[in-house]
Amino acid sequence: MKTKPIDRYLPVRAQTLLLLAFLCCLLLPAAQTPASADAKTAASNSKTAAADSKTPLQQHGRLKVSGCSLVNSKGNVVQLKGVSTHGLSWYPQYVNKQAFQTLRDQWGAEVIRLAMYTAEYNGYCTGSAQNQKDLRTLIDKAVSYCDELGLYVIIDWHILSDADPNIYKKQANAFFKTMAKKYAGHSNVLYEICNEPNSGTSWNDIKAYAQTIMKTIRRYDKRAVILIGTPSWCQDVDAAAASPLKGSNLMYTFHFYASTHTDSYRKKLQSAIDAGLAVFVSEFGICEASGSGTIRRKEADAWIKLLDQNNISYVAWNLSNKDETSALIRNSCTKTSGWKRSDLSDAGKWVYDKMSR
Ligand code: IDC
Repeated sequence: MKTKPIDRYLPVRAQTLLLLAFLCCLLLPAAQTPASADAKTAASNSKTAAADSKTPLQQHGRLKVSGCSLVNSKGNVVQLKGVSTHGLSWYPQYVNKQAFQTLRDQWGAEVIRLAMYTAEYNGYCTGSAQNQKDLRTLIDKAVSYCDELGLYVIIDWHILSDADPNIYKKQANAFFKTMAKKYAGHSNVLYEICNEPNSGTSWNDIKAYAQTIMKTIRRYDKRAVILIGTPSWCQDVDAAAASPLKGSNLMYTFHFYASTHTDSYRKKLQSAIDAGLAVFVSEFGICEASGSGTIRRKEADAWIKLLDQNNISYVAWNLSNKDETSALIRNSCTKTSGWKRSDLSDAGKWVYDKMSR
């Protein structure tokens, strides 16, 4: 019987195939291990990416205050980290969506603080009516970028040379009425009603001011977190701890500049926390209190350790390229978003490293 060529070749092919299959079995485990490990990593990465792809607002929802902690909509403690603008009138160019997106995606920022000076040059209470309007428009833009990016946003009535918030209480009341009416439905907005009372302004003075402003805010916005400044440039949290205000979702601010404020201030903060005060560090620098001078990294690290241990939120001063140590962007860099590491100042690099951990 004449065998068809195919019959002759089949066994040879089968042998080859068997040999190949055998070799594959030998080689496969070795070849597969890294491949499947990669697949696993990819899967867990995509899990992380899925978690990470949630915006801070999607992760936490509406914030509230429970005991001495800031908590999310599920009641879990939240420590927000973020960056403060410089004076809105002076550095409005950093209020843009790409800047906020860079801060969110690359730095890990969850909150942006809008510092609106009240008394300095072109402050809300010292500039023209047009300037006031421009500032409100800028805040509106900033809030809408934060809405789009799912970032929390602090509207900061930045008193400073007007040491006592009662000086511009009328204006503050009108301002917060407008803000609360406008942003009541925005679950990402926090109000900071007086940056840093100073020069002898007492806790009682601040309380009287806060009671009026809080009443106005609560008429329109029942739930937003309200941050209240404390005496001596937000260092005397002990005064607030001894006599807190009545109301819900209130926090008290503590500020530090690591080269000026060291151990004794950390003790002061810790005692206020231990006394049950809800504290929010709405501004800090790692240089001197002037906003410039030298950086003290060891002190700065000690501060962050304390804040981390107590889950205290913190916001770094300031988003600008001003020629001062606290500016986070290098003076020579004119980019207003998408900064590379080399575009950051020494303080900027430090803040970036801490926040993006
Ligand atoms: C500083 C700015 C500086 C500006 C000055 C205005 O860094 O460029 O000229 O304000 O008076 C604060 C204040 C904050 C200060 C900052 C640094 O809240 O407005 O910014 N600081 O001095 N408290 C402690 C330090």
